[in-house]
Amino acid sequence: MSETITTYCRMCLDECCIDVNVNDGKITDIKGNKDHPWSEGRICVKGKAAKDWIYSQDRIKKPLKKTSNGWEEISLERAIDEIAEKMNKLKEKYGAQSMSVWKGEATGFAQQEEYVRRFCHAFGTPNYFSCDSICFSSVYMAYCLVEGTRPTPDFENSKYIVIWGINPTYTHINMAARIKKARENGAKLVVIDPRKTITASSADLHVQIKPGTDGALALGIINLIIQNNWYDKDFVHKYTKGFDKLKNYAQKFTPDYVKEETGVLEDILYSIARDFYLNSPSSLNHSGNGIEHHENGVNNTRLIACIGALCGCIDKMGGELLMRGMGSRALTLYDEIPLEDIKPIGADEYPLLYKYRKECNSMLAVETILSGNPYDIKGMIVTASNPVLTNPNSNKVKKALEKLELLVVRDLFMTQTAKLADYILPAASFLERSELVLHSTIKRVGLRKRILRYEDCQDEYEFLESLSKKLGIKEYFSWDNEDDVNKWILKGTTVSYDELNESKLGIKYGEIEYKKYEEEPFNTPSGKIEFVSEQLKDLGYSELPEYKSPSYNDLSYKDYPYVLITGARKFYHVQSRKDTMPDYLKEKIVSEVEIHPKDAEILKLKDKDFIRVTSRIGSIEMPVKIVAQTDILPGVIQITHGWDSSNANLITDDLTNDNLSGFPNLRSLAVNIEKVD
Ligand SMILES: Nc1nc2c(c(=O)[nH]1)N[C@H]1C(S)=C(S)[C@@H](COP(=O)(O)OP(=O)(O)OC[C@H]3O[C@@H](n4cnc5c(=O)[nH]c(N)nc54)[C@H](O)[C@@H]3O)O[C@H]1N2
Ligand SMILES: Nc1nc2c(c(=O)[nH]1)N[C@H]1C(S)=C(S)[C@@H](COP(=O)(O)OP(=O)(O)OC[C@H]3O[C@@H](n4cnc5c(=O)[nH]c(N)nc54)[C@H](O)[C@@H]3O)O[C@H]1N2
Ligand code: SF4
Ligand SMILES: [Mo]
Repeated sequence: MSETITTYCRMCLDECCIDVNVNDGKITDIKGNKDHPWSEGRICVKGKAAKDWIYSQDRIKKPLKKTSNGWEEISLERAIDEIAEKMNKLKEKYGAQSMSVWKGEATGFAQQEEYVRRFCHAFGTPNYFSCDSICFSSVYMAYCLVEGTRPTPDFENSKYIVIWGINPTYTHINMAARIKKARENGAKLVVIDPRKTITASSADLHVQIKPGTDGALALGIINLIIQNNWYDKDFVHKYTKGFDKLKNYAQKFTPDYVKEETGVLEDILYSIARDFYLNSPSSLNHSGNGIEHHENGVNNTRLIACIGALCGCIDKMGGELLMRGMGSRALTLYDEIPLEDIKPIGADEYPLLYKYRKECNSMLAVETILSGNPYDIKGMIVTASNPVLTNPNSNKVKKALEKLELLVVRDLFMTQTAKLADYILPAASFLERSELVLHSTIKRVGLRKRILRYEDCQDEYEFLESLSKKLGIKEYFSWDNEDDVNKWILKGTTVSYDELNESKLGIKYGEIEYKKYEEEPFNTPSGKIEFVSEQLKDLGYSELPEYKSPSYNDLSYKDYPYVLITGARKFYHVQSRKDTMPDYLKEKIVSEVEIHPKDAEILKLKDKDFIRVTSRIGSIEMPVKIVAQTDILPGVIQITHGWDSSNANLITDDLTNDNLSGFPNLRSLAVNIEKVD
């Protein structure tokens, strides 16, 4: 029997709508669905390759237990029994907080994340860790501080789009398509990036900024906007707080100062400030990982947020929209079982990360496991993550995970992290589970369909439900299956589960509403947009989004004269999911250091020669790729992370962090380079 099932890809976070052809229970082809308004038929090589990825011979399909004779296959029931018994023992001996869960990027956010958060609180531990300690939370916090939530850029209706440290052509193909449409309608695109990415090379303006200095550029723009009276006085007067303080602070960021700090010339600075104003309120800013992974990431993002607010681009067509959610029910148990008195790891050090994201800091997870301070963490379940390759300071991460009394890893493959586990549980892929899929930009909800089933490969819900049964906390996982959870989540929304289940392309749950601030306050303590933040002041931070020059400029780093960016994405794989891709994609994924021709000349390097890159944390050796003159700034090098053989995170620093979010510096790292003979 042959059928086509419409569902959503989750090889990356873009969740394109796909048509999956199934022949006698086997997937034969995956195509983009042309009718879905989110992805309009778009599908990338990774989505197409999902079929081969799922049927990979290397996939783990049976639970494995580490024994003195190596890995032993055991039954699922026995594995869950033993894990539950060990967890209960840890609880008895060290307290429930000694157990933790670490959730990664691959299962996504929303529902899968909430299962895990629910489980932690049901068990009695506040220690939920995730890849969000180094992704998204920082930009989210920054926007929460300024305007109460992170806005959604209204790309399609925009006239002036400034994107900072993001490369959507590779990383968010549906965003790239929306930007393209806007440009067809006359919008201008500015890309701010130290590297000439594929997105930058087609932009109207590429601003090649020095890594980590975006805050200084934003302040230069703010200064010009204010000095030239290019801001929306009425909006600023009615809806914002702290304008005078921001104005005074920004005065120092003259074009000369900005040029010195960022490398951006005065006429470029001037043209961005002027054109942003001239096109307002249909102008917008949007930023990606390139802004987050620095010691000053939160304040730099706050400053970018201030530009849109000054020009009154908030919640207006073509600007930065503050979207209302679907009103669905949350699976978390924060009200029922708060646990804040147990000191979630990192909540003292990064109170706002915990306030806004209920996220325990993953760098401090590693620190706590090793030090036993403020208490012991002895057990961890890692799901959909490979922190040995993706968290900074890999040797330390490895050492910490090895120290645990219980490490359970749920994955589809034998990853570098799985190798350290006591138990590996085979996980269901995105085509083997059912869940709600939100495309909040277009206010649409869809249903991911369960298409395949491998007996022992549990989805997140099945796993946590079966574990909770053995742990005596089954009452918190009382739904029969994920379909029932989906129904529960939707209750109280305008979307009926039955309708959703029958619809092929999901359901629109609302219309975009503009200028909601005219009727309701911003979701900040003052109810206004906050250029300065009293809650930060109360917590002992500066109230202003102050700019801090990157530490690679400090004298103490004089022996590390180059600046390393890590993690710029490639098209053919996601994060550390590289060795598990089918061979025809693996071939295209090479590990290399991008380097400017001038720097290559100084070191007498040819393409593919090996260099040693050394930071304060350690060294790695890998081949160079000499890029074109304009592709990267001289003195800056780039290594994409996720390779086992030359793992960039062996040299990234887990404890040089943004003081507000705890995010590590992954993109303005002082390093030295030498030729390897
Ligand atoms: N140096 C440096 N490090 C970085 C970054 C950087 O820019 N520079 N970027 C950071 C960012 S933004 C992120 S988000 C993190 C991501 O870091 P991680 O969360 O570690 O993400 P992945 O490396 O993609 O690992 C995901 C794992 O989940 C498995 N998997 C796939 N599908 C499923 C599933 O359905 N269920 C389960 N249980 N497992 C599944 C995959 O096989 C893979 O092993 O990395 C960060 N690390
Ligand atoms: N193909 C593919 N798609 C992905 C992923 C993947 O691994 N592969 N990962 C997914 C995930 S989890 C995430 S979080 C997103 C990330 O999506 P993006 O944010 O687009 O990711 P990157 O390519 O890491 O970073 C964008 C740019 O930031 C620039 N940059 C570095 N430092 C600075 C700086 O100081 N200032 C400025 N202005 N720019 C800087 C880099 O040169 C890079 O070109 O992508 C998602 N989509
Ligand atoms: S961009 Fe590619 S990998 Fe990401 S969801 Fe779409 S098809 Fe899948
Ligand atoms: Mo990410």
